[in-house]
Amino acid sequence: AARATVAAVDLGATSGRVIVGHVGGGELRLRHVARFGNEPVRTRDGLHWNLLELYRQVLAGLAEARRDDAGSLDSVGIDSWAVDYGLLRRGRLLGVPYHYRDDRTAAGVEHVHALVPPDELYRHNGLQHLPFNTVFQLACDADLLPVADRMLLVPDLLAYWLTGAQVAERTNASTTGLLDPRTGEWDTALASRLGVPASILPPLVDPGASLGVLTDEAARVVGQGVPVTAVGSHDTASAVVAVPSTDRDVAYVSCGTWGLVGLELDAPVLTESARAARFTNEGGVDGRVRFLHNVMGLWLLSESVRTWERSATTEQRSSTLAELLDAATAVTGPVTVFDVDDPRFLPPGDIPGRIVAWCREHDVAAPQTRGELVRSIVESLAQAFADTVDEASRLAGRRATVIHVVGGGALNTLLCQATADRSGLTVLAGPVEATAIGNVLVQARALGAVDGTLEDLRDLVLRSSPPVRYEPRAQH
Ligand code: LRH
Repeated sequence: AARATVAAVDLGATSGRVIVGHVGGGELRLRHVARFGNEPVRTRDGLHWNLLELYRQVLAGLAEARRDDAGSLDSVGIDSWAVDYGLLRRGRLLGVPYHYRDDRTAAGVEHVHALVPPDELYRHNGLQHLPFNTVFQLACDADLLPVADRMLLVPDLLAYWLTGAQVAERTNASTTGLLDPRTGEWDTALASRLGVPASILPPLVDPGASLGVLTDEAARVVGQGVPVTAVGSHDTASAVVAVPSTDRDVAYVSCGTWGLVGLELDAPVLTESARAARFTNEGGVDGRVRFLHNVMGLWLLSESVRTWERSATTEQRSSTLAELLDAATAVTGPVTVFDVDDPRFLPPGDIPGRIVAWCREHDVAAPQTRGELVRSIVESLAQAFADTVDEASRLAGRRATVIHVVGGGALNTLLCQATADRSGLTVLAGPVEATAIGNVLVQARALGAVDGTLEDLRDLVLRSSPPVRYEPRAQH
C-alpha cells in the first residue's frame, strides 16, 4: 500500500490514548481519537492494574477510530509500560495483574538472587536491577506457575484478547529478565533454574509481525476484519523509534512517568561496570539495543500533585501542575538536588514528605514551599539526566553530543532548559507523542506505506515534527 491508516494504542502508567496515524507519500499525520485515565486499584492483596477497564477503553477508542476514518483502518498496534503480565490457563486469566509499584517483590528478589547471584543474572539478561522486573514478580507467583500454561505481558495480553494469538513481542520480552540480549531468544535454562516452566513463555515475534485479525467478540465493538500488527510493544522501544535524528551519536531521554536515559547501540554492554552503574540492555526495534538507565521521572511530580490534591480542602483547592511549574520557575535561590533514584520514591504515597525526609537525613536544606519543592524535583531530574548521559557515553565509549527529550517531558520547558544547563549539551525537545509515532511508523512500514531503516523513519519524524531547541546557559 502506498498509504496506510493505522491506530496506535499507547498505554502509559497514568493514562492511555488511541491515536490514528495517516502515513504515505513521505508524510505523517496524527489524529487523537481517545484519551483515558489509568487508575490502579488497591485490594486486600495489593496494587493492581484495572486491565478490563483498559481493554474496554481500547475497544471503544478503536471503534471511534474506525468510525471517523469511514471504516478504513488498515492495522492496529499496541504498546504499554513494560514488565507486568497476566498468567493464563487455557486462555483464561488467572487473577488480576499486579502493578509494578506493588511492594510484594522484595521476597521475589531474595528468592531469585539466592538461586542466581546478581552479577551472574546480569551476565545472562543484561538488565538494570529493578525490584519489579518480571523475573522477580514471577517468583512471587510461584504458587500459580504449576497451574498456568501461559505468561503474557500486558500489551501481548491485550493483543491476545483482540486476536486470539498468544505471542511475546521481543522488545517488551527483553524487560522480563528471561531473554538473552545477545540472541534475542528466551533463556530457557535460566528460566528452569528459577522454577519458571519454559512452556509458559510464548513464541517470540518481532515488531512488524502480523498477529491476525480481530476476533468476533472484538469485531462486534470495533468492526470486522481489522488486522493487528506487532509494534515495539514496550512503550520505550516505540518512543526510541521516534527520536527525530538520523545521527547515531545522540542521547535520548524518553520522559514520561519514567525518564529512560541512554543511547542506542548495536550490541549489548554486559560488563560489570555497566551493571554497577545500573544500566540496562533492552531490545529495540530492528534488533537495536537500548542501553539506558531508568531515572525516576515525572512520577515524582505527578505523585506530589496527587498528594497535595488529597490534602486539599474545599476552600483551598490544590494547584494544577502548570501553576506549580510557574511557581517553580519563579524560585530564584538555589534549591537542593536530591537523589531521585532513591528506592523510597518508588511506591505510591507522600513524595513531598519523603523528599523532605531525604534532605534531613542528608543534612541539606529541605524545600520550604511547594514552588521550591517542584523546582527541587525538576533540578534533581535534570541533574540525573545529565549524569546518566555522561555515564552512558563513558560506558559505551561513544560521546553523545545532543540530548533528545521525547514524550510528555518535552513540554516541560523548565526541565528541558535545566537538562541543557546541567549537561552543557544542546537539548532537542519533542515529539511529545513519540511513543504513538513509533508505534504508527512500525505498522506503516509493515504495510509498505513507508520503507527503510529506523533512520528513514526518524527522518520522517524530524520533517513532520521538528524539535524545539534549548542551548546550555553558563552555570554560576
Ligand atoms: C515506561 C516503562 C519503562 C519501564 C517501566 C516499568 O513506561 O515502560 O521503560 O522500566 O515503564
